[in-house]
Amino acid sequence: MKGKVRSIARAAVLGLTAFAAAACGGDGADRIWRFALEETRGSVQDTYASRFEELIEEKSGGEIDVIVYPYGTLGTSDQTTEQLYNGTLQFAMASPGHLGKLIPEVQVFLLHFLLSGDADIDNRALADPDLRATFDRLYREKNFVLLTFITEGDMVWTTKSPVRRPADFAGVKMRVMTTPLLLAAYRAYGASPTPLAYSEVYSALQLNMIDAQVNPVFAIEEMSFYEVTNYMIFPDHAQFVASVMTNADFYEQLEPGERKWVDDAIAELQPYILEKQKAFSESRLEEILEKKPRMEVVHLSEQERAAFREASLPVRDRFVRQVGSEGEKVLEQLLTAVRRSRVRAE
Ligand code: 6CS
Repeated sequence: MKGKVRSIARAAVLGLTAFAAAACGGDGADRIWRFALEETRGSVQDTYASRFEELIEEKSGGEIDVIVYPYGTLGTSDQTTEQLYNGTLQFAMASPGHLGKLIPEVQVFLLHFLLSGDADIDNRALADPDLRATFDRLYREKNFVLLTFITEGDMVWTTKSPVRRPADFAGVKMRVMTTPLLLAAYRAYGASPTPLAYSEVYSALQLNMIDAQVNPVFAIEEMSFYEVTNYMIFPDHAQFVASVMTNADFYEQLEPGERKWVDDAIAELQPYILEKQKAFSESRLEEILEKKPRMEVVHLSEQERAAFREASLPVRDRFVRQVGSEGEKVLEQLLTAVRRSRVRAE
């Protein structure tokens, strides 16, 4: 790689400098809204935030300058979530794989074989009014407003040796995001899960400190994880879900017209990002295979998936035990939302 991880560290320094400079105002705009990503330039989150920037600048007639901070420029996911909480940032992306430490109920999106695997069905389910009402309240309790959930593509395992059955995971050090439920999720398959920040995954794979990781295709390409693994395994077990959040005090203090700019931009972005994400999943896989033709792509059969599904089911009980009655409620609501959304698709 190249210096992707190194460039993330360097970007963190540059980002802080840019942050200070931007405090003086940019592009002649009256106000600055800062938007932090958990991903680098060219990612799904960057595509989302860059379009958000265009929309807000257009709607506000240039009154608002939106500045997008890619991953690393302001720190890790945990740090940008904290900056959003403090109001240093106005907008941030947050993945359940990290945010689950603060809002344990979002870990429901980390449970395997729960979403349908069809991006249209899953996106409709994520917008389910009952589910959203519960999450709106839970995010508010942490001084955030949940603007929307988006999907970023199927989660794909990249491994050094083939994994077709849970037994193949024995002894495999699997990098997971930092939230506790992911430990249970991969222990259920017999793997040894290792939580790490996103920026550390490449070098950990390179140095054999870990043997595998899981992320959507665009991220595997963009973070060059394919360079240091041999197999891309599609278990069709989970989607990457991210939340788009704003600081609740900031949002409340907006004039009604300004709040409408935000709400309208979020609504316009929903179909936009879904199409972009689907296109990325295809084009980035092609790019990976062009750059590394010997990368082995494995789609698990229905029978193989069934073994993983069965092994994953006790993790749902564990989620409910860990998270309590609100956890049970969101699990029920998500299952119902997916069911309803499937019926609508038929
Ligand atoms: O694996 C991670 O930690 C990260 N993966 C993606 C695709 N987005 C953000 C997240 O932090």
